Amino acid sequence: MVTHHTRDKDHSSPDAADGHHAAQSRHPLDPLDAGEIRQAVEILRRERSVSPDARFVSVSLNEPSKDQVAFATPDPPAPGQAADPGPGATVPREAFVILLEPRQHATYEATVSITTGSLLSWRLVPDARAPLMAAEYAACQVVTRADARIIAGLERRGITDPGKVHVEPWSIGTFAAPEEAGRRLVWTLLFYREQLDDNPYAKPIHGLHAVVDYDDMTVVRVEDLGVVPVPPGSGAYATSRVGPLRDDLKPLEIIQPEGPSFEVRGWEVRWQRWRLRLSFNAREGLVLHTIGYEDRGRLRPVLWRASVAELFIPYADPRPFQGFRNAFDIGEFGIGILANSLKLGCDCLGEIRYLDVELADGNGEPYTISQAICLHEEDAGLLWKHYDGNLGTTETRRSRRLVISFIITADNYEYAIYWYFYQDGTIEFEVKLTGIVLTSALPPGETSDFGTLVAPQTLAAHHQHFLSVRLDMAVDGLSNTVYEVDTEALAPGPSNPLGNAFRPVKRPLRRESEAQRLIDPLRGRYWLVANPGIKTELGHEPAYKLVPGPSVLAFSHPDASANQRAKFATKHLWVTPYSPGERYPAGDYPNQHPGGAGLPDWTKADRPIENTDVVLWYTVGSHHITRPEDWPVMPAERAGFMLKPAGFFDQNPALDVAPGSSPHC
Ligand SMILES: [Cu+2]
Repeated sequence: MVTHHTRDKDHSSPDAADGHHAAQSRHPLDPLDAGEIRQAVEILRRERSVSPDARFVSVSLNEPSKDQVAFATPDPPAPGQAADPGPGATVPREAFVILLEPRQHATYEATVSITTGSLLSWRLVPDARAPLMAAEYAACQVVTRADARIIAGLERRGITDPGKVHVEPWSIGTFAAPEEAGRRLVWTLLFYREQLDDNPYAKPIHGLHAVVDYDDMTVVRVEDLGVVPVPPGSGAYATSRVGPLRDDLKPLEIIQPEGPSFEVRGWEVRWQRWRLRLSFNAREGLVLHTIGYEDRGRLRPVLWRASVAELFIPYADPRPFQGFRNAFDIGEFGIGILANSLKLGCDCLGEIRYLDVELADGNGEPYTISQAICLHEEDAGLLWKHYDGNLGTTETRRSRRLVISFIITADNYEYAIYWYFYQDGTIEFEVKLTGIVLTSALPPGETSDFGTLVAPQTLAAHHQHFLSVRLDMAVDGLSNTVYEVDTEALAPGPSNPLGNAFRPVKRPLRRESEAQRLIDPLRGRYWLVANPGIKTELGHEPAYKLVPGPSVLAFSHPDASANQRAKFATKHLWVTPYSPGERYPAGDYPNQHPGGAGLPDWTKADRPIENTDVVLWYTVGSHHITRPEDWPVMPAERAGFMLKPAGFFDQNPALDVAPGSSPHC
């Protein structure tokens, strides 16, 4: 499963080189491998009369409960000794399966014990519309291109070869016509790809849309809103089309002659003082588990589980059909299935370790996305420094960070998701947004308030991206309290005679209703996740603070359908008490859901959240007022946040980092 890469060699052989994975039993949090996926599907087919038309939406690990998993992984055995099976070795392996029966228009959930070969549960999910699957995407393109009404509409626009039409199915949300109620639908955007290596979004075919029933795979209706000429540009960006290329960059090589400083054992990662586990699933993609920091020989938990749990993209353009545009890339599609196979020296640079991931296709057959997860180290600039002017001495340390990343392509757009671990105990989340902005055509000479002209007759609509990052915290244990900390100035008076005084004011968020919060940069607002049951030697509650990044909220009206369905994006922070079924902030089945599921629903109970096992849901927003410079392919935009120790350690935990090996240091 682990593939190793050096700068110039591509060993794609599985991890025989590591020697330990194959010999080890599976850890309870390891994702299902191909064999387990196959077994789970076989058991389900045996126990239930799954129809030949059934489509497997996902087959993933049914994660064990927290009490079944130890935070630390036992050390590997010394030579000659038997491996310690560890507390997780006897945890049964279970699969969670989502199955679509398109003839019945029904979505089922099953849990299967791979260990005992039995079906544990099976239920019809009432009113659920299963997410949109990769195989369906391809089928939708075929039926749309073949539809006589579409062919006629294309001809009205001078397009005679439907084979050159790129069909993009979009989730329809709540915009189905009343007579289409109950069906599992998509609507399409069409683009004309005159040459094969043209930018697929350069020639939007305006005003021609199919509504397609994904279950039956039939075109339900075709709307033609009138002809707007196809824009003239090609939007080409491939190397072969943009020359001459710059030739004035000298080589920059990252050389780690002794290999990287991290260790990967199966799905466990160790780097510096950090210990964590990884997994991957169809819906969330990369998941981080049991993140701990080894402090003077003791592994101190920080996070139980971290992942991106929803990704919502609303668009600004109100014109007919354009106003339908919004997507829930995780709940309606799944970002695991959209993961790229990463290429050495392109997506990551240096001494790389890749992890392959195994998922189930629509038939329940396992398949591999090779090199889906990338691990590498980066120089991260200055860690700390001081020049002592009296002694004339300098102590400088460079910062190194461990980068764990994956990249998805969601139609036009790329999201590159990075988790950074630093030597001073900081964890950083960053998303880089790149790819191609979504276009529509404008009549010659026209502009729009709702987008930017990026090429002649080509409008890139303004839009936003909201990532809900689910942080199941465990700061020195599971019982945590979240405080909001604002900095306040004191009024001038006897206790503030010079008017200079300011102080942080810490307020516990006691119930869910108090824990739906916004950022406030002018108060220096942050949120502290503390363990109130413990005191450090200095007398602090050990804590990590969530340092928000610059962010926005959705601009769509509170009553707008998109807003109703993505309530999570109306706040930057939500805190809930941990509940194993609460995984997705816009609900389990956002596809065509009318709204209100997930966070707004759960938090109606207004549960207490003090000194308990808490989950933080932080909304990372990227507000995209499009620029001509975003065309034809967009330079990466960044957004994110940090988790920084704040009273977790008694001093700078990176004091013991050694100076660099440069003779000048
Ligand atoms: Cu954008």
